Amino acid sequence: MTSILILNGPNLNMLGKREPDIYGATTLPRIEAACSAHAEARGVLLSFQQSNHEGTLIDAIQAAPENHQGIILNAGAYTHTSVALRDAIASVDIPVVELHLSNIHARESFRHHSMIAPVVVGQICGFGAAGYILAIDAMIASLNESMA
Ligand code: CA2
Repeated sequence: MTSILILNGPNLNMLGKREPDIYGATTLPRIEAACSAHAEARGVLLSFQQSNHEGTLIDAIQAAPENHQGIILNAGAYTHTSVALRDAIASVDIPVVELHLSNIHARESFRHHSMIAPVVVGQICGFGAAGYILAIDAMIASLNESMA
């Protein structure tokens, strides 16, 4: 069965605890539960990982192809800064969907640039927690397309 890793970066463990006006009131465990229900209906397996550490995220990306066919990545603030994360994504031969809760293009200018955008299949942003569900469907569509 197709398996997808949902990887969340720095501070996303704080969802629902601070800044609900920007990131919503839902917690990460609740988002993960909604993703699991959706994945079951779509017939795919999900794994979840969150880390505040750049190197741990890189380790997870490098290891993902052993067990997963795709990665959904909310890299948090590392999106805007990390050449290392970009290099890790470019080094794996499975698709990565970039995801953000907020519309990074409508926020501060330092969030407009994504270091990882050139090496991902596509970017979903601005739809809040629903973006995780959209990203699962986008990943399934992308995997189906590549097999057609
Ligand atoms: O919109 C997104 O999903 C972001 O990836 C979230 C990052 C931000 O640096 C990116 O520019 C866009 C920040 C995640 C912080 O999450 C928090 C959640 C609740 C309370 C505090 C931080």
